[in-house]
Amino acid sequence: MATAIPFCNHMPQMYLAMTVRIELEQLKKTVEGYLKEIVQDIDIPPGLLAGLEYSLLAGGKRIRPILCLKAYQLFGGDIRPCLPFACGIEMIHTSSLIHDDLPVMDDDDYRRGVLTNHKVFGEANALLAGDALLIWGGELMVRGAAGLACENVLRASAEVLKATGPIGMVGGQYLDLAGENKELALAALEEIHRRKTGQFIKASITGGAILGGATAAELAILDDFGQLLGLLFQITDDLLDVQGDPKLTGKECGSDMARGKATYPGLLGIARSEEIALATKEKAWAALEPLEMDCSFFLELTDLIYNRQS
Ligand code: GRG
Repeated sequence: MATAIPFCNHMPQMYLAMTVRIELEQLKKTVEGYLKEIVQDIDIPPGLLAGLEYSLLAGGKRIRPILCLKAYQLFGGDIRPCLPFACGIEMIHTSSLIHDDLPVMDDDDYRRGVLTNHKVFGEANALLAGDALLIWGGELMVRGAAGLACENVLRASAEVLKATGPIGMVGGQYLDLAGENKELALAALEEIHRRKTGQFIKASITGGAILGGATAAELAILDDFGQLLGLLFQITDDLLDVQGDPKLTGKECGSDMARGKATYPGLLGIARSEEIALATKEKAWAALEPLEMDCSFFLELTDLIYNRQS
């Protein structure tokens, strides 16, 4: 759906959309190039390496590392020093997908257009591949890189680790599993989404901004924006599970419903969920307004997430 992006009148919207799509593709290639580099010549038992490489290099949108790189760029310029940190984020994300797909969790057969990790390598090896990516991703983040201030590296790492641990993603996954086949109130569903998905998306943005040297006031704005973008991302994820095309999403659709998961369309219906997604997109746009810098990439990306098919 075409909706006008606010306060970015200096660039015609179609041109902006095209520019952002091209940039997303370039950044995806940059992230994937670095991920391929770090799994080369590394002293890891070959079977374990094959398993983690399988999921890490299987594709995916790479949205979290891209958000991190672009938030860094707002304050820090050249993205190269931020690349290891951003790829650490992608490794943690991939680890959570491997664990999420296990029979003991969501029991899914396809992810990123290929068989899930445990279907190919077995459950024990999938568990270890997830563990390996989780810890290795953390190592990559805290190691930092030339050009980054140590204090910022520690603060940004704490931000991402907090968002993915028991307060954030792991806590959200716990509530998600505990809520299966129960009638949850909207507030409970929002809490699951905020912890499971929202905090990580938000921390990818604020983590990058911290590394770039954002002030407390700038971080507060990005924090608000990130929370709304995270909510939008999960509402659209819920909608895609109902009406997405598996060829585009790379996973089976309808699995939330089959497992009795609490979702926006399950609780409120498709039409109301779409209205909330639109309102959330507009709130996310408004949240960025006080930031006195060129946010056109983030504005357009919000629109792309709102309209996403994968
Ligand atoms: C191992 C850190 C760790 C956590 C264990 C399993 C678990 C706890 C958490 C699962 C959290 C989870 C899978 C949340 C879903 C978030 C979500 C919307 C995933 C899909 O993300 P996309 O669309 O996927 O960015 P791609 O494939 O494009 O990267």
